Amino acid sequence: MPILAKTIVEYLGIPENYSEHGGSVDHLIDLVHWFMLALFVGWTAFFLFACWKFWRKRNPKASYHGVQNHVTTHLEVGVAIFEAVLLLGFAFPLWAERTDRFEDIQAQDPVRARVIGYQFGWNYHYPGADGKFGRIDRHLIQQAGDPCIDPEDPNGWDDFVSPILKLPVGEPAILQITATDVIHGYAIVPMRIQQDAIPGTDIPMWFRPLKELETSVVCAQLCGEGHGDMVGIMEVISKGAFTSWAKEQSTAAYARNSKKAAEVSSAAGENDASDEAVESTLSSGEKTEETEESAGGEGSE
Ligand SMILES: [Cu+2]
Repeated sequence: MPILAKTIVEYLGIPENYSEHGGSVDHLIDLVHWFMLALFVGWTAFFLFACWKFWRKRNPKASYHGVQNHVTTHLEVGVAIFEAVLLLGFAFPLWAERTDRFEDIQAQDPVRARVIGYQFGWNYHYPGADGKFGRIDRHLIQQAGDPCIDPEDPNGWDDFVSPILKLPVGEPAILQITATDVIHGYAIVPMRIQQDAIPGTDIPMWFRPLKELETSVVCAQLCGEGHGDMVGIMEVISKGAFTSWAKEQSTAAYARNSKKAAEVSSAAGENDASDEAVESTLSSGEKTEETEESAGGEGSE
């Protein structure tokens, strides 16, 4: 069966598997396709047999008795049993394994990234050196594909955004899939994973790449006129190379964002100071209390 399995998956043109769980996905694809092939051959043979057997020249007069045996019933029951075996014996256990292991994977300190789909591309938001994602506020969106990190949350200062997905080989990864405009479908075929990217939600999925490679990431959901060009890059690299890349990106992001935050807060400080100056000017008049109540706005009268 494994030899046959290989030929079917290869015959379908599915790229080689590079992930830990991908073998069982291929096995299921293989089983389903052999079953469909058997059904195709079986039903086609039955159809041709029926055409020949009930040809009008052979049966000028209709039979009022119909089929006298139960062969077709037995065949139908056989197909139903086989389908039940496929579902209960293969598909459900595979799905259960994917979901049951999620907690275990979370405990293994996986690499995390948020995947943001947009018309027409993918962005990756890494949590940076502290391992914590900054607060996400989707109202802060500036442009399509924006990860919407709240600049006021210090946890987000070392977060960095990359247009390429980089992951270390052999380490589990959890990707949280989302989108900023319409529904996309995030798919990495050599990793045998796919997940709809839905605006407003972060949906996690996990896998473990087993070999280094550079491959493409595609959109599996017709999402607009540029859908076909929505191809991204994924690089699975050595752990050392990944760590130094992530560190470099995170350090640069922290320097940039903390500086920006400092500028914003000092600008706010200046504003406060000028507000105070205005207030003190006004309070030298008669309306001291009212003006203080509406500090920051215009005078109440
Ligand atoms: Cu898309």
